[in-house]
Amino acid sequence: MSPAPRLPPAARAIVAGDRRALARAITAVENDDPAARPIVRALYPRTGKIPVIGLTGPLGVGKSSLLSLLIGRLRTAGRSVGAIAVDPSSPFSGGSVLGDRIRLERRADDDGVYFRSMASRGEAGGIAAATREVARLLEAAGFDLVFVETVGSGQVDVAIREVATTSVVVLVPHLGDDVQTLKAGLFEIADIFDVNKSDLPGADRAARDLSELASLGRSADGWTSRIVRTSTTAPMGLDELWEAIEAHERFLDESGGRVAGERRRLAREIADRVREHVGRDVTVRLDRDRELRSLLDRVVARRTDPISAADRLYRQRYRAR
Ligand SMILES: Nc1nc2c(ncn2[C@@H]2O[C@H](COP(=O)(O)OP(=O)(O)O)[C@@H](O)[C@H]2O)c(=O)[nH]1
Ligand SMILES: [Mg+2]
Repeated sequence: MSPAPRLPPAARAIVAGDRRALARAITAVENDDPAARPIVRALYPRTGKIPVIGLTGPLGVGKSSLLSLLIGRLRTAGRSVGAIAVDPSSPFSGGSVLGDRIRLERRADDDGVYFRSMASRGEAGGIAAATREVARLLEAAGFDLVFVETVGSGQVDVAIREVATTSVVVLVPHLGDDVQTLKAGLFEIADIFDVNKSDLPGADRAARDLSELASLGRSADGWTSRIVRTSTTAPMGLDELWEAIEAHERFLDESGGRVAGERRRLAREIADRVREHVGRDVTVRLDRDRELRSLLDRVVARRTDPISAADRLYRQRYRAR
């Protein structure tokens, strides 16, 4: 990295490896605290280069167990790893996030691993934005790669694509029969399908069904979803899973997909933020601005409808003049 153009002290501390400064900044991001802004902004130019690997899929399929084993292997190979567990459902009380915490706490004395769980802060877009910022903080702090585990709820599963460079959808064998009815969304987001718990019966069948479906699936970017089988209890398949992740990361570099994906994610991120601003602004104006209040009055009185009112408001106030 080129010489730092005067980073704020908190940002400098993060870059220097101060884990407490990192933790404080992450908390500020999580709370949408304005204090996070100068830090996040100053560090932004140093980010966007490392793999961000998403692990998503239903609750209990073994995502945290896989994460724990993958982290162990990466540490053995000398790579530093940040991990974020995103709990969409229950702020601060998510049992599984707590479980993750305990499982990974064992590495608390290892400076090459940083684990953090994050509670939901409202809508999926908000989670994606906060997760992205935390991933950037981890990158600025020097971690070689970042994992993001979602606890498993449709919306967040889809939001993983707004965060991860490689998305792994984890399933288990006995979903085999239901595979046809899997949410189409999963096929859109999966760069890799992992049939975990392959020590249980039905893994071959599930993997076969998945590859059939995957071959029909997306190919717009030239990548066909890979299917791997793992077991964290056996254990088996961990090498194959990691190789598939690396293969996808290589593909991103060779195909230009890394830049295109980053561009797509950043466009979404900017649009999300503008939407947030405009939404807040409109809410305030509908309350304070005389003209807009009377527009709202007309909607309430059924003299016009919300769609027309929104169109009109948007056209008048926000569209390029
Ligand atoms: N049989 C079997 N059980 C597993 C395997 N991986 C995880 N489990 C168990 O599945 C349960 C849920 O695992 P966890 O990693 O918390 O799942 P997550 O909710 O997806 O993070 C735990 O009891 C694990 O011990 C596996 O490969 N085979
Ligand atoms: Mg978990």
